[in-house]
Amino acid sequence: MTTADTITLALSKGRIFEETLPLLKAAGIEVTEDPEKSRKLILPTNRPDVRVVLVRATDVPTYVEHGGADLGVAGKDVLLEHEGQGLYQPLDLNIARCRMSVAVRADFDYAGVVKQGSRIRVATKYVNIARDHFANKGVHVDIIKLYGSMELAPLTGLADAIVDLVSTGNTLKANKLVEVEPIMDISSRLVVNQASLKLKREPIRQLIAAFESAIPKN
Ligand code: PRT
Ligand code: MG
Repeated sequence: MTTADTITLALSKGRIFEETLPLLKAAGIEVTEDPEKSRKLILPTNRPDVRVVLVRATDVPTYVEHGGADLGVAGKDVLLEHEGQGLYQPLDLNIARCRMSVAVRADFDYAGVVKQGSRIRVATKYVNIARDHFANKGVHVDIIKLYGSMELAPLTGLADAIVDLVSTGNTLKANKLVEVEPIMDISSRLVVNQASLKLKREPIRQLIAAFESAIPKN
């Protein structure tokens, strides 16, 4: 937990930062520096007691769990892959929305292979989500862990399928892949450190209430 008189919020640059700004605004908080223009990793706000720290999207749960930040915003995908525990998740913020899906090359007969009960090689960054999904379907898979550019795996023969996030579908289309199975809808959640919740109860309660009032509707 950060010092008693400061609230530290962990965000990742890009869509999560951008889409969290309106929620912060509803809480009367304005970030006074642009992360795209500054190299700073700690951003001040108009409130002397609130600051934002910029971390990798996958590091947000770690920062909050271990008290490097009191609160954070992280995708459901990131939270499901995060191995830790003890994070309080009071709100689905309905931001940074997309879906987790299975995709294959257009010439790969996914339904046929599943029906036959053959083994499928699946490349993904989302190992837990992929393993659970195929286990629930009773499909045998070899999971190949990647850290990025999943679309390349079916094109090079590394894998038969990928499990990845899809939003517009443009990335799949540009790589001649087709979405064959949605796994789950994804949005970002507010996560809170357990100790902060007790020790900074009032400011955190106010922040949660303000965020809740500003959650975008579908
Ligand atoms: O990019 P970096 O490696 O730094 O980190 P990151 O990818 O973890 O962060 P970021 O900011 O890209 O994503 C943060 C969170 O935004 C994710 O954890 C998701 O919960 C959410 N989100 C929403 C997305 C997307 N939409 C999304 N479209 N995250 C990633 N994508 C990628 C997707 O992986 C694919 O490569 O965008 C591509 C597909 O987009 P379309 O529009 O072409 O379908
Ligand atoms: Mg990204």
